[in-house]
Amino acid sequence: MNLTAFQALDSRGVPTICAVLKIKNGTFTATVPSGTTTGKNEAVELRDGGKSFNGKGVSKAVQNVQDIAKKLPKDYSQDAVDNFLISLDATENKSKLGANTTLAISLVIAKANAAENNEPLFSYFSKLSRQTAKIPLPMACIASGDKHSGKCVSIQEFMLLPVKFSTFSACTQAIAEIYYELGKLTAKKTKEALFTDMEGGIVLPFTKAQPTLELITNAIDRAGYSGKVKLALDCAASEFYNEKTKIYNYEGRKLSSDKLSGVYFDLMRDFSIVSIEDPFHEEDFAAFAEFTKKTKPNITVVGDDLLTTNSTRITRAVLQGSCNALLLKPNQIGTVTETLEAAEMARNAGWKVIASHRSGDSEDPFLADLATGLACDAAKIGGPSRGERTAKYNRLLYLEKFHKLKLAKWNG
Ligand code: 2PG
Ligand code: MG
Repeated sequence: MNLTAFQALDSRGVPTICAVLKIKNGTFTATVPSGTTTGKNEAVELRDGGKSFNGKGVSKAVQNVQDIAKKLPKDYSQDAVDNFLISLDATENKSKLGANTTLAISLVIAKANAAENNEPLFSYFSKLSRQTAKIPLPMACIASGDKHSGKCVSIQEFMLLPVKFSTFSACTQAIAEIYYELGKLTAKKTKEALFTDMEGGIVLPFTKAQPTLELITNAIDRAGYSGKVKLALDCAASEFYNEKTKIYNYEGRKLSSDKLSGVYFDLMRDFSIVSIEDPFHEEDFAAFAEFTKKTKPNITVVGDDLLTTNSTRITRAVLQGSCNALLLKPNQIGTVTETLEAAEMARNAGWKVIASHRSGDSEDPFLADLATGLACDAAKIGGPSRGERTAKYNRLLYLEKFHKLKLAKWNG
């Protein structure tokens, strides 16, 4: 198989792996995304260490792809390749080969197989998952805090969720127009230049969630979308949890999980929030369960660092009732097949499935096809700026227009 790889850069300027596969139908590439606030139960990303690129080089992963290329089974079907990778690695968390190595191969195989079948990538994923393709609602990061913006709002992502539209293009228009309004309002508040955060939102001049949400709500109103565009949060609470003291350091306050829950209830009372991701730290299945019970059916509670797209952790969360939506990130687990399995488990439990980019992403829009083929309820694809984010919007706009696909509906 004519499979190789090279070290590319992600949207943070950090090396990532791009696999390149040549077949008679053409040459295909797949670039692996990477997180900044990674859950500790995610599959391992293989990095070189040492001095160059601050230890973040991926030349070992590139070499792995080249070595594996010689051994891949002659049957290039998705499950044959993925099962081969899983057994070759033979660890719980892809620590031998690296999940970046395995996902690069798995994704490029998906693209090549789709082309061999003469079908678009979304339709290949749709057949594999036995779902009727539909366009996911965009969950659009419009402002952020913590490690995604360098500001000290504890909550990591403030997102727009356009729930009252029937097309993806109308959702995109609403997000873009709110983004312009938010830019104007922010410029009135600060003399600093406007900065874009890692995921295409705006860095706001606040250190607290309350004024941040007020300004975003104001922008929604001014753009004429109140009632039509709701709010979603990614608290990424592991980032402000102190494992030693078992206390959350939230906006400078020391809080127990109970008190933190109270903070969220205040925010839900004051703003039109419909979805909250990772409200507690990644091992607190019980606090998640309590919160999910109390907020049912109004709030979608999303597990990201809690679940890490990992079937063992999803099973545990289903049994405990810890959440009611899965954040689906292929690089947390390392193959397309395992990503599909995770989505199916969540769906069987009656949960929503929300596909997600990473803060370190690339112009590769595969996530748009994956989310569409798997009929995800929504997809976190960032704000309407930065090429690696607009690549996903533009691919979804294309799919809507030229494949006549319907937009998902947000129930709840
Ligand atoms: C998240 C992601 C994507 P990161 O926490 O959901 O928004 O961030 O890629 O840094 O883990
Ligand atoms: Mg998250």
